[in-house]
Amino acid sequence: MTKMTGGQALAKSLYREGVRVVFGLPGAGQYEAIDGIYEEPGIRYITTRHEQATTHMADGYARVSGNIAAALVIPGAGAFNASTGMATAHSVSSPILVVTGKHDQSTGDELFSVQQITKWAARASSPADVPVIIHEAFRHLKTGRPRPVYIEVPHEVLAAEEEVKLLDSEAHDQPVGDPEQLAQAAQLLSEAQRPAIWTGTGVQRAGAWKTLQALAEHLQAPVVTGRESKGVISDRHPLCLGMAELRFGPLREWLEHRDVILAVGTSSRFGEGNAKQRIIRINIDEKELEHSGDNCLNILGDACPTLEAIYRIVSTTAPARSAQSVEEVRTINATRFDPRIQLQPQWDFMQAIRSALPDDSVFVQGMNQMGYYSRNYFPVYEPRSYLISAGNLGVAFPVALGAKIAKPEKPVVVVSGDGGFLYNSGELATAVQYGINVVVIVFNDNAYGNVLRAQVEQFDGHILGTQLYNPDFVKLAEAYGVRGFRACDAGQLELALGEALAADAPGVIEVPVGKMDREY
Ligand SMILES: Cc1ncc(C[n+]2csc(CCOP(=O)(O)OP(=O)(O)O)c2C)c(N)n1
Ligand SMILES: [Mg+2]
Repeated sequence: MTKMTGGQALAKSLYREGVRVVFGLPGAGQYEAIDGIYEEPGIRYITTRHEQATTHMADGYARVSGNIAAALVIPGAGAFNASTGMATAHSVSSPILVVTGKHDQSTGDELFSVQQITKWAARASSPADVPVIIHEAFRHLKTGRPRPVYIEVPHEVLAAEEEVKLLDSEAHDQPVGDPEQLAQAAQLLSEAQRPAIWTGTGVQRAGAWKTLQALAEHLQAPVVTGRESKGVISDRHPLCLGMAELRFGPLREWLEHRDVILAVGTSSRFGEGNAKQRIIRINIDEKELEHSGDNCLNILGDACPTLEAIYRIVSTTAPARSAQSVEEVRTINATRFDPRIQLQPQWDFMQAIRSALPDDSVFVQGMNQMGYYSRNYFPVYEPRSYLISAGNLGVAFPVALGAKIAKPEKPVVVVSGDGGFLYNSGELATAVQYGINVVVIVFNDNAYGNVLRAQVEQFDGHILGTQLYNPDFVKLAEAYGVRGFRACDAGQLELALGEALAADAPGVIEVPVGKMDREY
């Protein structure tokens, strides 16, 4: 036991639990915590220009690396500002730790109300309590469905000094499905005539892509992905059918004719209740398995050990199948991705971005027309390299900054709109200050284009609140000391992106665009 302040106990506990980066915006009531981090050389502290970015950055960091970073913000407004990042991380099952003080409006034992966007929240009551609370926080972060965890350490706790026993981090086993159900699943899959695999975010979070691919190949089961699970199987793999876009008729019909679908780590309920299909659902979250149809075999377990167990049985009891499904996959993909029938200029822009990026690059999708388009038409070749915005405009740039901090060796690119980028464009200063070399492509239509299109198409052209006045994005970048580019067509975009990546510095590429049609 050593005598220390609550602030020191916090920094030392975070380090012991594996935290190497804290994203923060300092302020009153937290000086002792910041000072604890100052004394802890193993933790990098990154200041943002708005608390929103602290949680988005921790989220991006976790999604590409599987590691946990912390966000440290002041209570009250700081925590409210950080809550968008918590909500986003909650939607995409991303584990982040948010630390704040005691919220001004909380009375007695009540915590600032974060239940909807966290899996666990607690308050430390003394310096000696800090390691215990942080240790428990990490148990929640590392077991079950990953989601944000929220801790309050009041100022009097951070400032007080007492004997503190620090704790070591612990390894946790993840649950494997019930053995009888695993055997049943293996049998269903081995006997299936037309199997398919439907993957969700759980495959990314559990790091289960290798086994998934081995199982798909053994069974010759084609694979569809969700939005956030793009890349768990390469879009070049002969069994990959891309994102499960059910509005694309041939893919939906093909899926409807599968006799067995293995649905892993997904909240999709496709096929549920369809008596002609058996659905095997693997999920770590009990709630996702509730209320399912009679045709479902629900297995509660982590995607990684559960798929491994199923693969072990299947590969030892049933022979590997021949490449019987590859032709079907090729036919569906050839129709879907036929260059002659694609929307323009979206297709050419997307191709340009893909050509300029090395395979292992991280692509962060904004809530803009090109971002939506990328879900179907940006091919992804590696796991954990395509990150979505989970419906929240403005999150793409700070999520990308966090991703780049976790994986500095990988190119990281953001596809944003003009509307979305201005939410957090102030973080260009953070990018320059810390050398976070993210490249942002801003497709600029001077509009909240998605919404404007709906006003034109569905509301008789009643345009209101969707036309935007914008800064000159090239000059905006330059004002921060960031290189700005303007690319007016796909060829120029490919060149500019290549140049921006080669510079290994933050970059902004503005692409002026007009009205765009939407397919899905
Ligand atoms: C936090 C939040 N606010 C509002 C929206 C609604 N919304 C979705 S897309 C969009 C327009 C985005 O504009 P821009 O980034 O310029 O992309 P564009 O649609 O023009 O391609 C809006 C306002 C949202 N998804 N999230
Ligand atoms: Mg726009």
